[in-house]
Amino acid sequence: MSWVMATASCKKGTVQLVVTKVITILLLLQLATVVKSQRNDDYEDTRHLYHDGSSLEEEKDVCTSATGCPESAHDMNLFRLEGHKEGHVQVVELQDNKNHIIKTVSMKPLIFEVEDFFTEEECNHVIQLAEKQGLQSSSTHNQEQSNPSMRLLDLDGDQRLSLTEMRRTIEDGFDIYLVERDLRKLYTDLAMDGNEDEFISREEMQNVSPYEFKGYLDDLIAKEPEKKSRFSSQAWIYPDKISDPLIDSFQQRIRRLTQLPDMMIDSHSFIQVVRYAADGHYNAHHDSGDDFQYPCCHMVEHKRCNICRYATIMVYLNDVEEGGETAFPVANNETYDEEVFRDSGKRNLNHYCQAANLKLLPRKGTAVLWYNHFVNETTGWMGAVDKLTWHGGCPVVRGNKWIMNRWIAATPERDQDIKINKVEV
Ligand SMILES: [Ca+2]
Ligand SMILES: [Ca+2]
Repeated sequence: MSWVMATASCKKGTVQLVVTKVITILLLLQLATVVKSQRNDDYEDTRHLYHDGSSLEEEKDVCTSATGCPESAHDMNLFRLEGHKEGHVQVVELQDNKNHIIKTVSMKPLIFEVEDFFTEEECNHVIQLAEKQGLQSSSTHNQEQSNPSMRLLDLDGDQRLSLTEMRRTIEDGFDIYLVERDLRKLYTDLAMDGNEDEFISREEMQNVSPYEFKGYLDDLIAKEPEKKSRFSSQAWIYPDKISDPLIDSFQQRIRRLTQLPDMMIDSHSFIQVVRYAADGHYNAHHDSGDDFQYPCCHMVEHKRCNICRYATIMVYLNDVEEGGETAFPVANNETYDEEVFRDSGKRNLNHYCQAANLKLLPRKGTAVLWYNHFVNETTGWMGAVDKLTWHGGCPVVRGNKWIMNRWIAATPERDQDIKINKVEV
């Protein structure tokens, strides 16, 4: 590399120091030309929560479809509720003798709201269950954090980092979301930008050690935790491990709402309850991935895996005094381009929530359903991720926000899902 060669030609007295510095920096920074950003979708690392379904009893009744059941589970297709058009309303009996109104709030991506999915008492009950479990600070799975080296995202290959490139480098490497004024302060505090042109050249990177750089970011997060992609606390509830009539009823309501096979509702059925306090938020992310070169995480105990969640059901457990909307920044964005979206900085909902194309108000008891994946037309089973489902939580301005999340796990292969769930066919 020319940088190494140029540095190595320094006078003898400084060679050892320089070489040490070079090696250290190279460990942290792989400066080789253009590096494409790795997909890093702020997945909650819930792999440890999935199990292989082996404890489940064999399930014979796999079909709850109102439109008729196939003769064999192998003939099933993944059901997707019809949205018709924005504002469309359908009435479904999700509980015996109780009708619910399901409203289509978006077609791209397909999102439904169900008012009064939970009563006030039921919301309070779930919060109490979570408090009994104990809430812990949320963290997100970040592939880069397990890698000791950090990659500089010199996206245009001009051998220097623009403000946008530095911002994205820190986002992908540290899960920390800065705006330009934060970056300028970082440059000043660490005396990085010698010529003050707001670009960091290779030579200027030598002015700071990677340990200093990381230490600075660690200190920043200790003081301003809202600069992380997620700032909240959470608890987990396992329907198959507790005896609770409401949780049982919740499972039934999901069956009727989604009309998905029982095997998909009953397995991997843990519930996440999240509390966001003031400034609490969650940056835009996808709940699922479709990098199917890796197996789905709920199928394997393997580090490299793909979180596969066909659908998400989220329930608001309280009214928020101010803020805390659920944002879908690229809803209805016909010309959506992932790189453009990432470059725009609008994943950072702590700062850019109001720029989101769609925002849902948190209302106590309302459920929101969306499909993270399309249905593959050839297989009838789980297909590609619907990229327009980028979503997150806007900062809570006043009060607290409580939600519960439930994901429906699936894989791209119907027979694999049937096998792991030990369905009798
Ligand atoms: Ca560059
Ligand atoms: Ca500079």
